[in-house]
Amino acid sequence: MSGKKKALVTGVTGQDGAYLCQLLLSQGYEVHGLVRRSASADVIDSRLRWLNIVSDIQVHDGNLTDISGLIRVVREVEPDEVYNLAAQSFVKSSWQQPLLTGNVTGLGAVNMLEAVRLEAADARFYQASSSEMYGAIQSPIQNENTPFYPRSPYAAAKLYAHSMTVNYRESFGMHASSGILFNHESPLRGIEFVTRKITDGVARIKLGLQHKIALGNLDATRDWGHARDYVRAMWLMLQQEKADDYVVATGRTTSVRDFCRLAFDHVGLNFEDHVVVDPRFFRPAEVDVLLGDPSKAREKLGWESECPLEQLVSEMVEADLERIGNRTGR
Ligand code: NDP
Ligand code: GDR
Repeated sequence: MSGKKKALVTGVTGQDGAYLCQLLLSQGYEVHGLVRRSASADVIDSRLRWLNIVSDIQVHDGNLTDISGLIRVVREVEPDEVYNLAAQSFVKSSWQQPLLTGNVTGLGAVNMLEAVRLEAADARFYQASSSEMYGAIQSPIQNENTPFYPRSPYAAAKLYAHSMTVNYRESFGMHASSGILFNHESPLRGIEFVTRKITDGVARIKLGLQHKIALGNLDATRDWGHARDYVRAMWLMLQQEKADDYVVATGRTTSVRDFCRLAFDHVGLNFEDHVVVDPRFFRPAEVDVLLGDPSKAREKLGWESECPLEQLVSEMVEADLERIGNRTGR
């Protein structure tokens, strides 16, 4: 017995999983991660390697769609805290793979809730809910009381998982909380998401490797924060005596166009010379605007978003310049 608190994190190879594990390790936790089997080990642990924490995490084979494996892992680990971050998380893909998205992002969360209820009922549970659930927004600023109106198969699946988390709390008295997180980015963001696609493109253009970036809807606006700040909110939620749901956001919204402007400005280029609109990147249904009100998280958790957008953009562009520069020897 180590006497350390034990955390089990699903989605440990993703952006948030990597930063959350780093935070939990710094808090003295024994950290266990659920990882789905892949033929490419180097792809699996690249983010954990970037943060230099690969060897500090105990990895368990498992898939959110396979409840028998989840029950086995929860039984083995006996966690004090469970963070369910795994999902098919790319909104655009969810129209091409609606059933897979429903299985992983929706039912997968319930598999995890069930595994915890059966094997570690006293463990505290975090569900990664999303601002996408607000979709066709019912209020100009969204808080915990704003009605949901999902606009994609991804958002519908997340809303199911969110409702079931509330239901397990109310039905079984589980300490199950949901963080309704607005978009959060970092140098570890997946390349398909718009911010990283832009900062990667800016770095390539600056280094003379390409000339244009093709994007979809430049008018969409998002409330963008830094993933490192947002995983702190997840952890804080599970340190509260009572489980609850919280909006986590910065309270500032910015268009994709203005994000481009900031990223190109950082390297002294004009975005209008390099960004082209390609309808292939439009979505069947768009979420035009998201803007979160983080008052409850501030008052109850003492949480604040610390990294301003300008600093986030600079950090991402610099990381991509370094990554691509190292690869090409420039
Ligand atoms: P990523 O896409 O970076 O990571 C997703 C993770 O889920 C990866 O580790 C992936 O594994 C894993 N995964 C996917 N399918 C399965 C499966 N069937 N079984 C087990 N693991 C699986 O997402 P983020 O880190 O950005 O987001 C974390 C969570 O927060 C997600 O649930 C996302 O939907 C949600 N969210 C994210 C926001 C954001 O702005 N980043 C905002 C609000 C919510 P692999 O590496 O093998 O692909
Ligand atoms: P989102 O993030 O859908 O908000 O989901 P994404 O970065 O994919 O899109 C943000 C906005 O940018 C517009 N856009 C483009 N998007 C992409 N990916 N590629 C483009 O070329 C492009 N051009 C314009 C989109 O139309 C959209 O309006 C993210 C994910 O992390 C989810 O898992 C999470 O739940 C939500 O954030 C909150």
